[in-house]
Amino acid sequence: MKPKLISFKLCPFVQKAVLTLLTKGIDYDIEYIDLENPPAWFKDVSPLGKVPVLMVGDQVLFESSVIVEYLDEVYGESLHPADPLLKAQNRSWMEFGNECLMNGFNLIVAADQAAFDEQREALLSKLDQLEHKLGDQSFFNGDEVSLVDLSFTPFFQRLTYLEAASPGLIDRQRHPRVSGWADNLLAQDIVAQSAVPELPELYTGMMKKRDGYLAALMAA
Ligand SMILES: N[C@@H](CCC(=O)N[C@@H](CS)C(=O)NCC(=O)O)C(=O)O
Repeated sequence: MKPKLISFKLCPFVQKAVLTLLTKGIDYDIEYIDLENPPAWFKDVSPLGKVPVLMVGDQVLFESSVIVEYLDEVYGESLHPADPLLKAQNRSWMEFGNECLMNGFNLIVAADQAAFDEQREALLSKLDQLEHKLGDQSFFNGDEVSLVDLSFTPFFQRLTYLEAASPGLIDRQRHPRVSGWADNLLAQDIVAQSAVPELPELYTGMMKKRDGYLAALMAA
């Protein structure tokens, strides 16, 4: 049975699920909704009112972490390490990745320079932690892509848009391993297919619409 994702074009959490579907070669359907004006049926399928939702026949899954774990378990070879402790540690870092995404979003909504600088510091400190955690290999666990890599990919993609809006936001020399990892993640063929082609324009539009300090930087 073909799973169906309920999506919102800008959503990085949905994109994690799409990257998992694409990496595993799973045939799927996707339906985009407007989160500002959701269809009436959405509240019936999404208890938290959020995307992603995965429909499996008449069954519903919500929360991106749960959805990617389900897809990983049910389709093909797992993209997690086999060792239970390593697997659990990967899951911990996947949660860390979700926090990085929130940091990125908070940069967009920061109303003034003080709030923006505070979020930037929080983000840089997370990148410091990642720098310390990563080795010299291409991906998080070695030379093969794991679920943890896929889960960070939407964050790094959005970080490039944030950097374009705020040059100097991050410093590759401070985070060489993170930067190399991000380059490897974004070089995956599936990245382009995992989001709508107009994502950069939509993201820039969202940054402007939020009308925070970042929007002022972009207008300057
Ligand atoms: N913890 C959730 C976060 C999902 C999330 O925040 N989705 C956003 C779109 S990117 C959403 O649906 N927001 C609607 C709302 O909060 O009302 C997950 O990982 O699935």
